Amino acid sequence: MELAGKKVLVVGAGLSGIAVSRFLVGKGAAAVLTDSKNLTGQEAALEQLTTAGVKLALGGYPKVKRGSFDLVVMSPGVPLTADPARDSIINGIPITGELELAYHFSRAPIVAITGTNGKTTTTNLTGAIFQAAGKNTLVGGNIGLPLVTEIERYNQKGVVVAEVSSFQLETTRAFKPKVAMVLNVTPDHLDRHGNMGNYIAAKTRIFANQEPDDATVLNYDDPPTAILAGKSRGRIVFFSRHAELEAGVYVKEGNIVANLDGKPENICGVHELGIPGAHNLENALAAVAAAKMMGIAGDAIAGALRKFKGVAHRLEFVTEINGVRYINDSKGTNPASSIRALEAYEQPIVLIAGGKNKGNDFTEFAEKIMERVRVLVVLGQCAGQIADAAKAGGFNSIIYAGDFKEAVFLAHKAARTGDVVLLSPACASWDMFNNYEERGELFKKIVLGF
Ligand code: UMA
Repeated sequence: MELAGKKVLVVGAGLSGIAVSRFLVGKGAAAVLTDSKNLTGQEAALEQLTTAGVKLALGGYPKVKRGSFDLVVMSPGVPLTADPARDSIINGIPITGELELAYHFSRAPIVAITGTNGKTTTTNLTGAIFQAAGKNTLVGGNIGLPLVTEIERYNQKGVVVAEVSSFQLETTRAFKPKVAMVLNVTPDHLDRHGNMGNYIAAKTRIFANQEPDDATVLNYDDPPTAILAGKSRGRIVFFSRHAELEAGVYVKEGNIVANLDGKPENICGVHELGIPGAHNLENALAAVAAAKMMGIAGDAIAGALRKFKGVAHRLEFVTEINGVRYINDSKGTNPASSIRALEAYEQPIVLIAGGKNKGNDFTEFAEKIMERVRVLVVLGQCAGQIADAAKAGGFNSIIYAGDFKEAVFLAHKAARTGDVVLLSPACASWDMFNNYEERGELFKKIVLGF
């Protein structure tokens, strides 16, 4: 991909857009970074960009006409219905994204991980396995580190472990990871993709260009994911926590077994995993499958599985106060993810939920609330929607909070010794915060101040 001398418009001045603009300038392109907002308060960072040679067009997009740009790079959070994308299509200007761009400059093989839930944990765990095996490993992508920032520092002997989202996959063309993983598919981001068909179609782009010497790792236990096997030309590697597979990665007599070449190998005991819950067992099985496909030895895999203790904002233990455990699951940004969080605890739960709904239905979430939750604290744009779903099922122990601080305070007040106070909103944070990390950090700060 030749970028020198090209006029490139980068849409969205967030993490992705800023990294892309710097990368483009480094390659000799003329980069214009645009954003629908003025980005007041970020003057210092913006000035650094200008100094680096990036042109800014903030508070609205420049008109994209034939000849005005050679390439348009969309940030993942900007829908392809936005004016610059629409006008590029009309004028025949190619559109791409950061993931595709990074792919063109990667010399290292890529292990790409998608799925509605578990991506971040699995990406970190897979990265930890490669690191334990002594490989020069880049862990990045949707996880928060745009790949273009670092990708050129890794050669054929290294490995790139990338969390990839449906938003990022939408703008891929040639992207072809050595190992592609789909962990599960449940409704999410339907406000952006329109329907499940489009959402799944975006996800399947992860293996769209794979060939038989690449591997597609799929969850055998999740029917919408398992069925994707018929769509990939890569070698299918299933993982399962329920079925003893003829080939794949599975659980037998309490042990994780990898059987990819007819020789079953015991990796380690399920009880030895450093991360709790059935969903984390699935994440571990997927990571084992990827590591085996990349030729990593069983003992290095086992060592990393025992050592890995999980990631921030995902069922993260914050503290215990008067016998009440406080758990930060701010990464629970859709109902399926928060259902998994509710299933992870035996104790009564005081749940803090609500935020910006991404087009999801809360009926199943409400059923799980009835099973596991003692008190529900709702907040944010869809507080009423969650409360209504819970009430429809006959659950009435609901407290409405005016803002986030109040929600945490009310949950703290409502908790009794032996309870778990769980922040797992089942919604995006975007109505109150820039991202789920900010929400989780504030939760921890408030709780640690009690
Ligand atoms: N913006 C516009 N027009 C729009 C929408 C947004 O100009 O129509 C501007 C905003 O004003 C803002 C910028 O775009 O200044 C934000 O861009 P972005 O939303 O793409 O966010 P980034 O900061 O660039 O972060 C993105 C990913 N964000 C999204 O996909 C929403 C990050 O994933 C990712 O870590 C980062 O790139 C680096 O790769 C976050 C995420 O929430 C974690 N991902 C979703 C998820 O996991 O569910 C997909």
